[in-house]
Amino acid sequence: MSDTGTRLRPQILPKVARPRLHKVILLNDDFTPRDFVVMVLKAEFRLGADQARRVMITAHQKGACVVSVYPQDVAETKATRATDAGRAKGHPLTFTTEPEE
Ligand code: NFA
Repeated sequence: MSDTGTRLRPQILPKVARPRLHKVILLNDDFTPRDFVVMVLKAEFRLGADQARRVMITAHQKGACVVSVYPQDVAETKATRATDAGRAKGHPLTFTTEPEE
């Protein structure tokens, strides 16, 4: 059988760019109850109780805190769902996304 030349040669494997991840960022506000923020972080981002409280407190003290990183579509969907969960209860709770450096 002839050599088809399809054997992968490690020296010339093309480098494939990994899609950039996007950060989901929790923004502080003066109104949303702390326990509600923690509840949303646990439900939507699957954070444990301790990590959810740390993220909430960091946003409360510094104005914002990175929650987690995901592919762009996942980050945007989670940020929208989490923001909508606050709106549904009349809270101004807001999550944004931005590309990782
Ligand atoms: N700052 C809010 C309060 O004191 C709590 C909060 C934390 C809201 C993080 C939004 C984000 N009730």
